[in-house]
Amino acid sequence: MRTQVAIIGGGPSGLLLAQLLHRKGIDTVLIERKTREYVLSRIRAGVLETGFIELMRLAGVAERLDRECLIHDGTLFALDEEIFHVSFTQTTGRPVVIYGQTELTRDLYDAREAAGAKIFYQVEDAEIHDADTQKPYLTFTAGGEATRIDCDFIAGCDGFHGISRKTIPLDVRQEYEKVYPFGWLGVLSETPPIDEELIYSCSQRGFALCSMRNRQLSRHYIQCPLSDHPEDWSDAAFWDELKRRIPQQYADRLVTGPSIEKSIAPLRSFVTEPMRWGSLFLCGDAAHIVPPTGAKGLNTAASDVHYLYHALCEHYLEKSSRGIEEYSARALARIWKAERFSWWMTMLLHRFPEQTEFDLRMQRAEIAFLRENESARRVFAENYVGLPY
Ligand code: RFL
Ligand code: PHB
Repeated sequence: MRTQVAIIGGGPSGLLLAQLLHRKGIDTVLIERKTREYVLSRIRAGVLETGFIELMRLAGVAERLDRECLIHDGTLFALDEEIFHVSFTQTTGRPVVIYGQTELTRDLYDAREAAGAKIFYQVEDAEIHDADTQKPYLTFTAGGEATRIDCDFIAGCDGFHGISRKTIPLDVRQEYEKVYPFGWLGVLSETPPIDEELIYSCSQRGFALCSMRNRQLSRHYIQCPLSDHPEDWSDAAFWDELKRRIPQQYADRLVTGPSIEKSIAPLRSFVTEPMRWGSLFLCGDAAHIVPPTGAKGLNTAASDVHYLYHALCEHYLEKSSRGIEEYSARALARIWKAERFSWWMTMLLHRFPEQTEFDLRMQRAEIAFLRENESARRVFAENYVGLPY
């Protein structure tokens, strides 16, 4: 089998890239290790930058998103019993959009399947060959059959545990990593959100976040030790701890209910350089990870897709290799800024094991500065709504 762009990974990065290229008449084949149902069962991101929405519109898949999403003009910060609002729109003119990763992935799968896309599910033993040449190819097994795809380019959209990044030789690849000494215990529940907007809470007992997917579906998180397991946390224990980490007036009006999903995610900052090796491009979590505190994971994947989509269009439609040559540098320039913001927000709001009284005072002073200073709020808002592509 032959295609122009072979895409590894049927998460949001791979699907969005495939759909955008399809609209420009560029042929793709996508392979995914799991089933579509499995990919859709993973509960992940919920906050989208407007740049992501523009890409979804360009891909022709924003109809349901535009209809069902929630628009947030700002967010709330709590420091123990104090709470304050930071507006995004007042300083940047842009809001953020609430629409779950599950829903947008479903929209992308529906669009790809309606277009008769070539997607192989449940592939095994995928391998990348000759990525440093102009004749790369993929081999894998699907439905018990060994398959080979020859192509011009390979997009490695296969997440942090995929094969693409590891295909780049160690003497070419440089990795940067910071692992945080705690995780986030997340609970999804069919309950109304506590407020119109998100609440990021820094409390003596650790970080908490009140988020949502829609007006009937809430997503809450609490910082927890990495040694904890979701089974250790009954629903009652989770709600109890969450209430102790948010201001009393909000705890009093929290509507609790049975969890429909409960999981613990470790927190990590990670970047690999370069993001291109010959004909292989890394995209999304395959190249970088952020801690979820700044809601940047999915949004950085989208900016990679933007640069790679334009690079491939320039190659096929304008016969220019400039976008391809510059892909890695362009993508990384934005990634590092999102890494900085996510790291900053993580350091600002969590409790750390070795934290001294001095460190705690630094956190409190920085949060107070954010509350009081318009320039600080503007810097926060510009980063949160997303830096320009
Ligand atoms: P994904 O979504 O991981 O998709 C990669 C896909 O590649 C497949 N795959 C392979 N397919 C074929 N052959 C192979 N050898 C393969 N190896 C892997 C996988 O099955 C998978 O379907 O990466 P993508 O598309 O780059 O999208 C990135 C986003 O998913 C990610 O950045 C965010 O979800 C990160 N993230 C969050 N981001 C936020 O902005 N807010 C959040 O609240 C948030 N929560 C999360 C998260 C990531 C999590 N992970 C990865 C553990 C919570 C969790 C638990
Ligand atoms: C979420 O709704 O899952 C979410 C929102 C904001 C974050 C992280 C996760 O910073």
